[in-house]
Amino acid sequence: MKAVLLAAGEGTRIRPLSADVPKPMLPVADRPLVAHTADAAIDAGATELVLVVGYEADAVRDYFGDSYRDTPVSYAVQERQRGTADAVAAASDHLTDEPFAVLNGDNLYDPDSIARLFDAAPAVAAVEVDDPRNYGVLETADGAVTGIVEKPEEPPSTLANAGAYVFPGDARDWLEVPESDRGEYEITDVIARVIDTYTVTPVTLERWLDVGRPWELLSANEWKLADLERRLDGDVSDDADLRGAVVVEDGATVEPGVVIEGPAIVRSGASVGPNAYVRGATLIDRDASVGNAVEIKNSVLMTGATVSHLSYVGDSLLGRNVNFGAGTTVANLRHDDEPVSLDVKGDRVSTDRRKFGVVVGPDVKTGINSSLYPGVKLSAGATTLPGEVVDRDR
Ligand code: TTP
Repeated sequence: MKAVLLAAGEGTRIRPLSADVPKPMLPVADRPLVAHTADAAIDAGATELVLVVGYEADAVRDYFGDSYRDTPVSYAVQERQRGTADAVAAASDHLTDEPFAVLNGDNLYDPDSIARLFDAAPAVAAVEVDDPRNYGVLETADGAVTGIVEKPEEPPSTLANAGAYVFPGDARDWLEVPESDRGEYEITDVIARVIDTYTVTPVTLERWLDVGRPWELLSANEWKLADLERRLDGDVSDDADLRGAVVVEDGATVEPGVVIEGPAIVRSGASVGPNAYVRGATLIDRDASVGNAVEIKNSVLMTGATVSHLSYVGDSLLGRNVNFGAGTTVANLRHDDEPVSLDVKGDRVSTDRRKFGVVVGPDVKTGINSSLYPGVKLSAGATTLPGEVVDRDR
C-alpha cells in the first residue's frame, strides 16, 4: 500500500524553530520527525511513500532522496497550504485504484497501531482523550465511524482524530471538497464521502503525539530517546562516565571528566566536554558542541549549536547554530511552581510542564552571563547583551 505523508506545513506554532527548517524536518532523536512517521508506515507494510512537500521542500527531498529504507519515495508539491484534503489532492497523480494511507508528517505513531490501521482499511486512527473539545471527534455507531465533528462543544465520543487514515482507491475521485468555515479544504470532508459508501473502522492508537508547539518537540524527543540502546561508536575518553542508554555516534567526541546520564545521543561531529554534565533526555545533534563546566538537562541542541563554557541549559530547545556565551543560564522553574507558559501565535499557552526552559531560534547569540526566564522565545538571529536578564520574547 502507498502511504501519503503530509509534510507541506511550515509549522507556524512551533516558530522560531521552523525559521530555517520545515516542522517535519525538526530533529527527534537521530532522525527528523517525519522520518519516524515514515518508519511507522514502512513497519506497518507501506510499500511506497509519497511525501507532500511545500515550505522548505528541499530539506525533505535532500533527506529522503528517492528511496528510504529500501522503500521508493516520490514527491508531490503543494504550492500553498490550503488544507489537508488539498495536500492529498496534490498527490492524486501518484495514487491508483488501490487503497492508500494518509499520515500527518508531524505526528508520532506507534508502529503496531499503524499496522492495525492498515489491516482495518478503510479506517481512521483515533486516540482516547479526556477532553476532546479541542480535537476533531469521531462519531461512531455499531463499531463504525459515522462522522467527525471539529472541536465540538458537546463531543459525541472521547475518540480524537489522530491524523492517520486508510482510504479506498475510489477516494482519489473525492478529494475535491468545498471550502470549510475556516477557509481550508479538509480531509474530514473526504472521509464524510467515504463513510457514505464504505464501513469505516475506528482504530484506537496505543500511543500518539501531535507535534504542534515547541514543548511537544521536547515530548517527541523524550518518547523516542526512551527507546535508545546504549552504543558507543565515537571517541570516548576513558575518564568519561557514561551511564545508561547513551549513544555516541561515530565521529563524535566525549572528553575527560564528562558525565552523561542517559537517555542521550551525541551525534556525529558533536563534542562534549571536558568536564560537562549531560542529563537525559537529551539530543546533541550533529556538529553541536557542549564545553567545559556546562550542564545540559532534558534538551535538544540542534545541528551546530554551541554552549561552550560555564552554562546551564534545562528543558530547552536550541536551534541550529545557536551560540550561548559563557555563563548563559536558563531558568526552567517558576518560583510560584506554576506550569511554564509560552506565547503561541499571540496567545499565552500553558506547556503543562512545571519545568520548561527556553526556545531559541537558529543563529541566536547570547552575551556572557545572560539569564533567560522560563518560557522565553528568541527569534532567529536575535542577540542578548552581556549580563542581560531576558524576561520576554524577542
Ligand atoms: P497542521 O499542524 O495543522 O499545520 P502546520 O504543520 O502548518 O502547523 P501550524 O498549524 O503550526 O502552522 O497540519 C497537520 C499536518 O498536515 C501537518 O503534517 C502538515 C500537513 N498539512 C499539509 O501538508 N498541507 C496543508 O495545507 C495543511 C493545512 C497541513
